[in-house]
Amino acid sequence: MSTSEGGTVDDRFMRLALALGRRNLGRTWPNPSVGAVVVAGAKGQERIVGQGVTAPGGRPHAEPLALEMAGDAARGATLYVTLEPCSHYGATPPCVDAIIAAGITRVVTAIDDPDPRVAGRGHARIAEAGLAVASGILADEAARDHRGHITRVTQGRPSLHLKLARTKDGFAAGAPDERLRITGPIADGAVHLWRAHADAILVGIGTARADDPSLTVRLPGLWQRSPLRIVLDSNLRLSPASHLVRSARDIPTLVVTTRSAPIHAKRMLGSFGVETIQVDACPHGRIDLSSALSQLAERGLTRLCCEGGPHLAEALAASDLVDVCTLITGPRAIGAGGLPAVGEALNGRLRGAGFSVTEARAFGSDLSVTYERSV
Ligand code: AOF
Ligand code: ZN
Repeated sequence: MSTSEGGTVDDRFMRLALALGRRNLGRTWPNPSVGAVVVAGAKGQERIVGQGVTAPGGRPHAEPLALEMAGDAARGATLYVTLEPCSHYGATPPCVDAIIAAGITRVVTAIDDPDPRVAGRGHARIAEAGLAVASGILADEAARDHRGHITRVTQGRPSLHLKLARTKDGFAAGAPDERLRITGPIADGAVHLWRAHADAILVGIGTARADDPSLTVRLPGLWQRSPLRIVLDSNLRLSPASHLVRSARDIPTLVVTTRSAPIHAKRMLGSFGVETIQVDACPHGRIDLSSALSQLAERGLTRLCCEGGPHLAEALAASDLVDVCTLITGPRAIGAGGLPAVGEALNGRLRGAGFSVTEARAFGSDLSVTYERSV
C-alpha cells in the first residue's frame, strides 16, 4: 500500500523510526542511536502507541522504551526498529526477550546488527518465537545513520565526516597569519548541528594553533550537546593559553600524541584537565592515523567529525579513512597565495569509485556539497 509521503506503510513508519534514532546521534556511544516505533491497529487504521530512541550513554536500548510507552497496546502490534534487536546479555537484557514478552506479533527492521554478539541471531530468535519478521526496509538510509557503529564493529575505527571550507577559488586559508572567514552564518549553523551529532570533533595541531577554535556547539537549545574535542598533536605543541585548554574542565578534551612528546607538556595539559593518549608514530614522527582511530574506537567512539585542516584532511584521505566529506564553498575569491583546500589524495577519493554526491545545497551565499562512501 502506498502513502502520500511515498513508499509503503512500512516505509512510512520506518522513516519515523529513523528520524527518532537520529535525535540521539552523538550521545549514545559506544552504542548506536536506534529508533523504535510500536504501531497498533488494523490495516488503514494504524496508530502509534509507543516510540523510543536509545538513551544517552547507550542504555536503555530503544525497544524497551518504546514497549514501555505502549504498555498493553503492544499486544498484537508491529514494532519498527532501525537496527536488528539485540539477542545478547550485555549491559542490558536482550531486546528480543522484551519484544516477545510484550506480545508484539510482527517486527520490521532496517538492517542487521553487525555486532558479532547479535549478527542475525536477533532476527532468528524473533522468527523462532513465531513472530513475523520483515528486514531490509529503508536499509540504505539506516546504514548511513548507523555508519559509525558499522565501521567500529567491522573495521575497528569510528566513521569519519570531513568538513572543509574553501574560497571560491579553492583555498582553505589565506597567507600565513591572515584570519579568513570563508563561510557565512547559515553554513556555520549547519556545522554546529553536525558537531552536535558527532561523538567527537577532531582537528590537527596546525588548525588548533592557527585558528584557536573552541569547537563547541553554540546553537540555541543545543549548547549542552558539545561533544568530546580531540587534537592530534604529535609533539604536544597545544598552548596552555588556547581556548581548547582553558575550557577543558567544562568540555572534555583529549590530545592524541606520540612517545616523543615532552613529559612536561603532558603534565601541563593534565593540570588543565586535558587527557593525553599515546599512539604509534609514522617513520617521520607524525601520528599514525590508523593507529589513532583504532584507539579512539577502542574507547567507544563511533562518529568523528573532522574540521581540519587541509593537511590532516589530505592525510586521512591518503589512508582511506574518510567516509563522508562536506565541502563548503564561500562566495569570495582571494586570488593566488593561499593554502589549497583539497589536495590530490582527497580529490582522487571523492572522484573515484565508492563515493557519490548525496547532498548539494545552498547555505545563504555558500554552496555545500556532501560526498559519501557507500556503507
Ligand atoms: C538494540 N537496541 O537501542 C541499541 C542496540 O552493551 P549493551 O547491552 O548496551 O549492548 C550494546 C550492543 O547492542 C551494541 O554494540 C549494538 O550491537 C546493540 N545496540 N541494540 O537492540 C538499541 N542501541
Ligand atoms: Zn537491545
